[in-house]
Amino acid sequence: MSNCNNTLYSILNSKIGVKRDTLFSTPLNRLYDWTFDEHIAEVFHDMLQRSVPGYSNIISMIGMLAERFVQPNTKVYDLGCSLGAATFSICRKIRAEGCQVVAVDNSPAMVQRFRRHLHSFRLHIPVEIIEACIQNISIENASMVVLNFTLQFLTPIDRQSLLNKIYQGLLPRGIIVLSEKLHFEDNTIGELFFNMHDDFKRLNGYTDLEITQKRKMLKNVMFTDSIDTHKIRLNNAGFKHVEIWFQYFNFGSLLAVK
Ligand code: GEK
Repeated sequence: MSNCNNTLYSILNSKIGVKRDTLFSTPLNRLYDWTFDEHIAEVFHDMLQRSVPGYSNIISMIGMLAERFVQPNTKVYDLGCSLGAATFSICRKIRAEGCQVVAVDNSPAMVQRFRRHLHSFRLHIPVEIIEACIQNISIENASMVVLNFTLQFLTPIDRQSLLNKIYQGLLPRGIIVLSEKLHFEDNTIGELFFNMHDDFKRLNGYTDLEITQKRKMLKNVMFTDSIDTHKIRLNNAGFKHVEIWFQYFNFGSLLAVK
């Protein structure tokens, strides 16, 4: 698994870029709310690898799930695609004929950057990159939908209707992969994972100032749910088979099969 991860990652690093994230290393006069602008997009790939425990494993395993679940002549949706890491992993692994990936993000900076480097991926699967809010696109003829750390940026009251729409657009045996930063009702566990996540970021070279400034900026734009809340929403949408397949501290990924 680490070999396959390494290959995928060396390609992603060379195509998407490895500019180091130092955006918050000096004190900022004003801590504005987090936006996925050009500055973030430029260092995004490095930022996610150094901030999200298990990110590279999840990206790699999304490809493995695509190999297993993507059906011939269907669509795969990568919702909140950012620079296209999940799209790339999926396209490398799809074996079914006649498929298409639809990658959606509402950040112009992300979409622009993704479009710029898409051709260098040399993919054999057609990829359509759409700049739009994921609430405003239609999902149809889908065998796989990926929400890799995106749902957490949607207002909580809008989350159920998005999952309902995804369920409706999926074919039988279609899947959703839902990765999120997680909230824990048990305070002891919540605090432990919170602190271990900070340790993880420090180990990856972030200072306490960087960690604190970023946390404050995300406070009003990212809202986490518990594993149970995610499971209940997926069940309410109609999914009968729901399970968490990956967890690393307060980050995890759920899989639901229609
Ligand atoms: C990856 N999946 O590398 N509509 C469309 N896009 C949105 C919306 C929305 N309503 N809200 C947020 N986004 C990626 C990582 S990052 C996760 C996903 C993170 C987009 C936003 O612009 C950003 O690109 C992405 O969702 C979230 O596998 O930064 O923690």
